[in-house]
Amino acid sequence: MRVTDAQLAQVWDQGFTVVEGFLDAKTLASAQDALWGIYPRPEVYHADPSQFPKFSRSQFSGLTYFPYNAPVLDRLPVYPDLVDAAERLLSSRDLELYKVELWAKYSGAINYDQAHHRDFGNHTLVVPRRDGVHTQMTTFILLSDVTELDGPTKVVPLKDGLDIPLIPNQLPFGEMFDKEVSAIAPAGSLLIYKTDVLHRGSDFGGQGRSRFAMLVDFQVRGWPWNGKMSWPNHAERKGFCDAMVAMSPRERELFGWPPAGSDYWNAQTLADVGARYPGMDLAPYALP
Ligand SMILES: O=C(O)CCC(=O)C(=O)O
Repeated sequence: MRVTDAQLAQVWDQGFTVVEGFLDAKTLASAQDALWGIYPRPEVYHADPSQFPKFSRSQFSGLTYFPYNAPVLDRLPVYPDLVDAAERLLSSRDLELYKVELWAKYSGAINYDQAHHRDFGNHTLVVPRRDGVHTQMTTFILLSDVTELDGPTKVVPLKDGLDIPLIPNQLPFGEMFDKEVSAIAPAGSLLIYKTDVLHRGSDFGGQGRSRFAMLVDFQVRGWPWNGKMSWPNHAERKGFCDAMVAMSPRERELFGWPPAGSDYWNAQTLADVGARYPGMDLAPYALP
């Protein structure tokens, strides 16, 4: 579903928006199916959590980085309405996808409650510009229903956090809890927020529950002090080649791939990139 202009305006005005029904039903259903190639189904996990001690090690041990060896999950970061929303929010086509993570949480594995913080701590070497220049757009694509009992992200509307200095970027636990709003929405919804917005993860409110989301972050290219993942560092992981082969030149570009027309492309690079990525249609990059 196309994110509306009003929803994007909300990201600027209140720091976040929740877009219900964002993913089409078919993509959502196949993405949910593909999760079980990576994570235990909730009923399997809850039948015997001791089989899955990994999820109790830290709040973050359910994180899995791109790629996923599952075409539907590998294509979610470049879901056309998501890229469209990023282009419109950030007023640029010269974008980079600077983070893709899947995150599974299971109730009882660990306490997922966090203090309010802003995400810029590990998204930039410096601090966000509060006038919006080079804003980083961070998102959660919800792959399971998130009710108040399912550990929703809690977000403080921008107006309530404006007077709170950027540093320290984590508040004492409990501070601003009276101002927070729960990002509650059905599976397939999208949460968009900015890295200068106070928010936190919260714990589950009941047993036998779980939450699955894909986190996809975009920024305008050109400020090397901003970022999180270096895609060449992931390029040798299983599935990366297939994920790139399945993408269009524009989609690859979001990962930093040289665009058609770049002076990187010549007869040698075309031949050798073809050898590294068998099956990729390199015709768009061929010299005129
Ligand atoms: O999982 C969530 O809902 C938010 C987590 C979060 O804000 C973080 O880990 O930085």
